[in-house]
Amino acid sequence: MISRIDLRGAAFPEGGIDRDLLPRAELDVEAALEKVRPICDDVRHRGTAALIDYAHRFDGVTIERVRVPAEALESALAELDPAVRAALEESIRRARLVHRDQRRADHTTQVVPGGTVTERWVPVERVGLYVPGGRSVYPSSVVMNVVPAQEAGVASMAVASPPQAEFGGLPHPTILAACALLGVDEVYAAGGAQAVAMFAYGTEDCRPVSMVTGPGNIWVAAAKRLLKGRIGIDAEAGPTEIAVLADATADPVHVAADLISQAEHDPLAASVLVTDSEELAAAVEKELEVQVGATKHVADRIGPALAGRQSGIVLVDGLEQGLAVVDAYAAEHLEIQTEDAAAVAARVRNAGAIFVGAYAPVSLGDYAAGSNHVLPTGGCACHSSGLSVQSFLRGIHVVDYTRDALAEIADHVVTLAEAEDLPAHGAAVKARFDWKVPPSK
Ligand code: HSO
Ligand code: ZN
Repeated sequence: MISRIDLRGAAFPEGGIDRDLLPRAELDVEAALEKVRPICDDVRHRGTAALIDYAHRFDGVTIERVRVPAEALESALAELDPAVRAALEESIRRARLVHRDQRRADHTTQVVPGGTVTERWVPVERVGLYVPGGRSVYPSSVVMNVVPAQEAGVASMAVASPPQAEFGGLPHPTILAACALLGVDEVYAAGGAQAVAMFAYGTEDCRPVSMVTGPGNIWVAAAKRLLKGRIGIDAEAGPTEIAVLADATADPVHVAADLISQAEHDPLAASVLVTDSEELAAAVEKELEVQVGATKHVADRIGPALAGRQSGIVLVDGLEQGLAVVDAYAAEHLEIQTEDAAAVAARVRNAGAIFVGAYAPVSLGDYAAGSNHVLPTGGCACHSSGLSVQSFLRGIHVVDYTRDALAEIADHVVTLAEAEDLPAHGAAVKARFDWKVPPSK
């Protein structure tokens, strides 16, 4: 069901191991770009009418308007199962605790007497948050997008989620209820590339935004890539990934359950176990057979995800090699199930989020740890972070120098301007002093 990759005895070079040795799905976002370009152009030119046409073509639903009316949000919340409401409220509470602590205070550095640089953190004014629909209906993703944006102080935000034929062309009612719970009243029944284009270009209904965040399918990823620059985006989100670094002390029942849990998202989801224990590998293989038999989405997702080339059990010689492998892999989610897990976790350099020990499964982070679940996939964790308050802030440097402070540095500025053959740069400084400060040459 799951393949083995035996790296025992392999050379582990100083600069890290070759990523191509490791399992990973290939998502050809580049190829999707040409398909989404005309869709985005069409939305740019025809606005809401184009969105209504795409709802018909891609979502199989006839809608008359894209903006979700306030009454639909209210009734979705009124009809929400009380247990789901309580769970969402607790998830929101915990996410707020963590994200509130991420707020950054402005900081002023006194560079010289009379010369300061202040870094002022300013939220993006308006953002568009994408919440997938279809196979995946994730109200938890509403929480994970909205809470950091709210805690960052974003003044205006809109949510888009695909229209569902089953619900009269509205997004899924639990998505609507989650928006209502969070106080988001601007919601659109739009999915895929066309939703990203709606946010980027604006339509009759929707004012354009400065930034679009949130996971989505390949079309959403391609549209984000295409429109990046006009809008800011978070890290591109591909199929979900879990890597587990485990030794002989790990419980194979937990490890197998966690590998299956993320395989449940998508046939392209990746479940990777990295271990130095042949016994654990064998026990996990056995457990996978047992547990997969008792779970729900086997044929369409879990089976193909575990059997796919993106998943596997990687055997290594020991903990050091295990760490080299997980760093090279840079998983979206990394669990550490080893002896002294916290110390091992502290040594990891690349991961979207790290889950420490036996009682921090990825599912906890998906819903209610307080951490964010919109995380970099596809190896992007080696250069990007998950969604946070920081994602929605810009740090603006405010430069404030007195005449004396400028005079003191003027001659170095002029020297550097001359070295770059940009005399007008130097002249802008000289002009302020009638050039009493001696030039460098
Ligand atoms: N594991 C997914 C998030 C999610 N899981 C939503 C359940 N619902 C990507 O981090
Ligand atoms: Zn998940």
